[in-house]
Amino acid sequence: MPIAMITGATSGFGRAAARRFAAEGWSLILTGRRTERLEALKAELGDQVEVLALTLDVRDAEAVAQAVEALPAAFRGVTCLVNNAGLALAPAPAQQVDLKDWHTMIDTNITGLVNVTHALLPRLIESGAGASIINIGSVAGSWPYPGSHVYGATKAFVEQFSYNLRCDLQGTGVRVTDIAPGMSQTEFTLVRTKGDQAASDKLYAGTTPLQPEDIAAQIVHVATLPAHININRLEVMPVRQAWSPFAIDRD
Ligand code: NDP
Ligand code: 8X3
Repeated sequence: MPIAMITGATSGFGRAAARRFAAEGWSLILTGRRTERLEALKAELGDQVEVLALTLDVRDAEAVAQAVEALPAAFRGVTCLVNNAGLALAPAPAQQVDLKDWHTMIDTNITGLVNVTHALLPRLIESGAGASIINIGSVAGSWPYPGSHVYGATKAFVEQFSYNLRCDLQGTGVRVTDIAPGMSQTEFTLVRTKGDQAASDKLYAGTTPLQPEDIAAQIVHVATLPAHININRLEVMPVRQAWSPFAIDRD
């Protein structure tokens, strides 16, 4: 049975992807910091497929390496890594935000993603043809907007790291894809606004954002393509989201 390791499986895209992979019969390694949510998901999916729940902060390189090293035999042959754990903070303009929030985004979205990738690469290469790394980037990695500052820059890193990984993995059979979603209704905005439920509800009100299941479907689609196909980047927006004209400062 193929095995997927998903970071950030306690919410949003990660949790929806876990459910979708389980429906396809994949064994799952579910990770995140909130143990009770991981256990609840394991209880939900554990009758369907083999599930290992690992409480893990992706920012902790040593803990990540140890957890991967200690994977039980049944879960060692990971075939798909979904690097999904991530967050945005500090939606205010760059000149007004707390430096700590920038560091948290860099530590999670960049350092955390490379920690997990580095630990899993030997396993994925052992799995060979058909294995994949699916990195969750964002439209914010390609398109600037106010308040995106470090968040968008971390996602630009995810895009370029994905392409560069492909070069180095040439010949191993391991595929790499950057999936770049647009506006999606998850806990993302609640986290970004540090718990402001009203702000989160307002952002998604009166429009039709993507749902976690929409991106989960793309993740599983990419992971289950024939082994000779690599989608390099998949940018997905809701129909009701598009770009704006340039902002011009006038006297
Ligand atoms: P959610 O807030 O719903 O989920 C984020 C997940 O990341 C949670 O499971 C959380 O788990 C996990 N996570 C955060 N920090 C850490 C950490 N240090 N260690 C381990 N896990 C962590 O948001 P989304 O599902 O929307 O976000 C998933 C990814 O999608 C992120 O990378 C985000 O940047 C990206 N994205 C989101 C978009 C959106 O509009 N929603 C659009 C484009 C991209 P826990 O707190 O339990 O650790
Ligand atoms: C999150 C999507 O549009 O809020 O990555 O930047 S957006």
